[in-house]
Amino acid sequence: MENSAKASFSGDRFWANFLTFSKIGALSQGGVERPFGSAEDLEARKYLRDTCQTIGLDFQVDAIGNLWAVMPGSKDLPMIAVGSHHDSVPQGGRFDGALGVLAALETLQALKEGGYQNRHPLALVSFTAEEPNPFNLSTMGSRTVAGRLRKDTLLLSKDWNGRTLQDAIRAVGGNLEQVEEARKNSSELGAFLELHIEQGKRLERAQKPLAVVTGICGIYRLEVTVTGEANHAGTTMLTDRHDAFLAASEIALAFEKMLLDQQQDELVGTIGRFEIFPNAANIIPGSARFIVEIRASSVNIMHEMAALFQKEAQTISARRGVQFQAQVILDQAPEAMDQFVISTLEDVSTKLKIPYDRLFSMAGHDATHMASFTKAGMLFVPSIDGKSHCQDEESRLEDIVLAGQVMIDSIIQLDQTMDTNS
Ligand code: HGY
Ligand code: MN
Ligand code: MN
Repeated sequence: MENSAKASFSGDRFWANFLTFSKIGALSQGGVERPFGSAEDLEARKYLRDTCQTIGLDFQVDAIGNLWAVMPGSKDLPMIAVGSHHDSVPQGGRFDGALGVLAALETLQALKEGGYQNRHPLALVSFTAEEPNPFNLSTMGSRTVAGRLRKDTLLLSKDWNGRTLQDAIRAVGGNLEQVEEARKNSSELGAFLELHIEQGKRLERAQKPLAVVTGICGIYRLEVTVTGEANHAGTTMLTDRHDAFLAASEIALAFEKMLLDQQQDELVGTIGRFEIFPNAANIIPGSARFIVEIRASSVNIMHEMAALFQKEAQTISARRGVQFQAQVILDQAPEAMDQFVISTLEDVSTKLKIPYDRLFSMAGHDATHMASFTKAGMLFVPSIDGKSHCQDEESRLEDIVLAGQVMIDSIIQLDQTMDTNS
């Protein structure tokens, strides 16, 4: 068949696969829970392996547990990869990550059936542990591929129960002793594309079925411990207390005010994980441990906010007679998507007469790390009512089919225009 052969994204086949995949870790209110290293993670990996092998893709698991399913190319050229992640947040939705992986599967299957003769090897990739996890290493798989997480850090990593990361990685088919082999450079991986839900309301408001992503926000996380004094909840006078929960609460409200005072759309912050100890009704909390997250489109503002937070938290802690300690667990700069990939996605959308928006992502993605060493780009489809990281997450199949077709045609265009001198 000619190289101009048409490959069509099948909404029916994608949806059938998606519904089957959504049963893995399914929750009662329509969402899923597939945390890294869980039985559901293993089941999702098995499903992807079996499905990829059935359609004749060469399936491999790298040393950090990323899944790669390759369709060889006719030339000795860098690979073009398409994919996302299959893990989920606790009580998450069906679409975050899984959409991109299953759309990649449909894309490769459609190209194969369409008889497309690809010059570059094409690959589906599903990255390990994109979401936050007990090892405090989100986007673990893509960061490792980009060389941003090193063997010594990974080998030392343990979860809050003392389980080693090596143990968890071995269980998903990887091995940290060989983790350097998972790293790729631009001569091995020439481009990366990710289809994802928007996770916000901007596309719905703009009434557009598609967005080409221009860049991805920076994310900064601190693990904070506030240490006060545990004591009897009845006999300790209010004025004699050093309540770690109340100190942490005042710190949290000061954090919100500090961010609101900036009056910037592309600056947000969240305390989404919070624990108090010993967590009993009749004991004044002795300590609190929580994760403070800041996201911004500007690395300077992100760092300014982080410094201001620490200053204000220290002031509050000193006044309340508690100790404040903070450890940086993530300091990830914003990243622009590749201009050549952006132009390709826009050109293809225009040729297909699909209206699109341009969006900067305030959600984090594996593409941010791919962009550090290769040409990376992303497409977003609308999230109904802007809901994500919750069980109500929904997107429309008709929008996914349009985005899927843009993905297929963009891969063809990249395959034909990249490395044309080779
Ligand atoms: O946290 C994020 O933005 C992503 O969904 N992991
Ligand atoms: Mn997510
Ligand atoms: Mn995601």
